[in-house]
Amino acid sequence: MGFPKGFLWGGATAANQCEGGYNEGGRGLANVDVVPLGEDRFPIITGKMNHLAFDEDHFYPAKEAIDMYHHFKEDIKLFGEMGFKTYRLSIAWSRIFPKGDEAEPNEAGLKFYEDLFNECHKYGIEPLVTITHFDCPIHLIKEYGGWKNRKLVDFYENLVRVLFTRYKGLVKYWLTFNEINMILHAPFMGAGLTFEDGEDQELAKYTAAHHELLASARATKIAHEIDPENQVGCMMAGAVYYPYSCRPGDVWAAYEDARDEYYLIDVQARGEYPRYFLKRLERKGIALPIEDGDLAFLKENTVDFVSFSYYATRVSVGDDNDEVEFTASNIFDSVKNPYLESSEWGWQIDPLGFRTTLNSLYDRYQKPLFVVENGLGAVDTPDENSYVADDYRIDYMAKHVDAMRDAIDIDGVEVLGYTSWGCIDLVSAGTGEMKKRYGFIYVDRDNEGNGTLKRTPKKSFNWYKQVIASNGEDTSWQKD
Ligand code: P53
Repeated sequence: MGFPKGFLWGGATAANQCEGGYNEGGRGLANVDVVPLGEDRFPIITGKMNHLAFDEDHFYPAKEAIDMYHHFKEDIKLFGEMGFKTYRLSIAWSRIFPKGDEAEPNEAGLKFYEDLFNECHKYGIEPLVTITHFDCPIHLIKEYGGWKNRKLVDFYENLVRVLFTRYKGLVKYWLTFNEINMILHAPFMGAGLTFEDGEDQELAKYTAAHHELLASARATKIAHEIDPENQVGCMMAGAVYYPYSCRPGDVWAAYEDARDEYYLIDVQARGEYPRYFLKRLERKGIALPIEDGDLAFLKENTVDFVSFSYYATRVSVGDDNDEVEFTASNIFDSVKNPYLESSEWGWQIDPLGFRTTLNSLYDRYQKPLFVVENGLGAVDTPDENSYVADDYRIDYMAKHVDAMRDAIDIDGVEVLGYTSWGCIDLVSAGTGEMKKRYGFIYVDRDNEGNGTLKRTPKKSFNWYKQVIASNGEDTSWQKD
């Protein structure tokens, strides 16, 4: 009963948000490096402002991040102490192919991840590798127009062949693209897309997304060929949409909003563009760059499991309803849900919505799910020993783990594992802040890059250790 035996408990990070070492080991630059902290971040990540190089006027948090490039042994040791069964991390594409279009990979980059994977296995931790977590080498953007260009599918193939071959036996769980639906909301950060004045942005996004879908299917095929043990997943920024009210217009809006996000996963998990999506493109006069064989190829190479991030549910409102208020929320438009409390960043906290999301994804895809991100971004105030009593985070996570247990135990949803987001404090993707922390481990570093980088377990560290040791049964805790 409860969580299945062998459930993969762990934590998740992304290269650009934790590694730093942006110019070490022959690494090239990527879109994610040049997104600054501050008010220009949002226009840049959403493609409203083109920004492809460092300048003097901005601070770039990814350059050093929490310097995991030099601290990974210490960090993985702490993950081992918590009893992690898995650690989700991403490969920085530009460490392996600094420009993206080289014929031969960069050995220093390959070696870095090999050492990291070996370190994981020392503690019995199974790596779960995101092949691209938002990053695209700058050279591919400048020279080819990024994912708008079909050549990127070949460059990605070169990358995955190298990874699957080199890490055979070390890694068996792979995710092709982090939050593939982010391309629709934050096209520069999510996929390195930049736009010319007057360019048809929808056409560009759907074109680039088609190329990513092809690349994902190729990766799936090659992964299985190189090692039948490999398990490949897609990854979406998940969460159900609630209708603001039972007014039919609100219900319809929620239905439509959800399908906008699902269409990519429909292709990756079911192998076909859904008809509602093709109809919509037809009405908009957008033609996808589908070549002979593409559709059959997508159909033949669907993923083994469906992974997703879950932070907050969203609320949709029909065009005929003007009584509502928008919430800060994240990159996804949402109106405020009057029944929920929000995090300090306006993300609405909804454990039951997590159970609903797990069920709706499982109903739709009938494939095992993997929760690869979940957690609370909050301001932590350390005491004089750098210790943080993060009761608010434990409270959030305990309720979410309980909701996931209900989905598994009561509803019968198949879930392979759970990796909480930012298991060690790292840079926020949405805002570039260090202040927005998710970790079980506090890292002494502030928004402007000051601090010793010292790592200190928080109160939630021991709580999560207890959760893992009891295979998710014991989520109890006491307020200090
Ligand atoms: P942060 C929103 C905005 C940007 C990325 O977000 C997002 C989301 C939420 O869905 O997606 C994931 O750091 C992403 C991570 C990111 C995490 O959410 O803005 O995969 O890279 O850090 C949390 O609080």
